[in-house]
Amino acid sequence: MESAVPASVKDRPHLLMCGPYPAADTQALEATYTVHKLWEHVGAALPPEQAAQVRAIATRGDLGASATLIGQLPALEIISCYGVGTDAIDLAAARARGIQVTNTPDVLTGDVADLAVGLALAAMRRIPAGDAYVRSGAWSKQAMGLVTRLHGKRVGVVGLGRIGQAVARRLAGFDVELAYFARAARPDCAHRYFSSVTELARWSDLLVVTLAGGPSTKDIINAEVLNALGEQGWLVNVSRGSTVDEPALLLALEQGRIAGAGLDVFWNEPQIDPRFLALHNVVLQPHHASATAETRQAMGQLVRDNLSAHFAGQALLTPVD
Ligand code: 8YV
Repeated sequence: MESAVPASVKDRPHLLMCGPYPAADTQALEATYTVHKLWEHVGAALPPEQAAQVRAIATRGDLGASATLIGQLPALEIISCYGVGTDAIDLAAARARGIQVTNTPDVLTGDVADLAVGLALAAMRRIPAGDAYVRSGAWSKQAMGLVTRLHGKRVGVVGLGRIGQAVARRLAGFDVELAYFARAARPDCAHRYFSSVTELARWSDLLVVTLAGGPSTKDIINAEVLNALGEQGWLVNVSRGSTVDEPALLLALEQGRIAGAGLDVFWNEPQIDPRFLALHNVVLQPHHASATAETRQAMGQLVRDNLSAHFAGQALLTPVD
């Protein structure tokens, strides 16, 4: 449903983008809305006369929308997020003003689950190190050292939402033994349930974190959990950097208290802690789990479809509670 919104330039609703989208998505928004780009303004602050006109925000999962920003936009009606995670959006501030919030669930589930499996294999089988080994010519002098297998291992999924379930479905094909942590056991899930992340980590050879970010999951993977995972244990995080106590993780990796990690998310993206770069037991990704051309196109479309539905007075496709 591309654009149920008035075409006349004068009538176009004003929309604030918090950060860049792919060019095609920006162009599609510019065809329908009067677009303001927050990052192009000094101090990332919109002049008050422009701010007063803004009725919609198009943001990203990593950028969100703070209470301060929301407070600067008196005519704001909707925040449409290009991403499933809404932890960076001040939902309470939006709710207090009756501002609608939408996100992009489902369309990115498969990609994020794919990357979780990819990171597990890349870290345990040391695929990037093997690639570097071949390219450097080292192979002609000596065979590369042995690595760790994935199949047959015990895998603990931390958070069994849409993405966690997709990870579990994929890993079932690797003949692993699966268990999970969630707020409550899921009657529809046959895998073993742990009510304690630490106990799940103690049981697991590989822990895959797929939780939503936010205060309730902050630092849930802490030093105790990492110690329970142990020297032979691996960690994959495709959720939010905030779910892991990063200083504790860095120490555990540096001291070999866990075997290694595959990480797509960090505390301070994109300026991540340089200590990660010196580690040989991690595989690092630039918060790229949903970043396939196919999925990003679907995410951009869903952002626009939610905005169009709102301005046409129709039900939102993917509202956030
Ligand atoms: C995106 C994300 O990388 O869905 C999320 O919550 O973090 C990711 O899919 C992000 O929204 C794009 O900037």
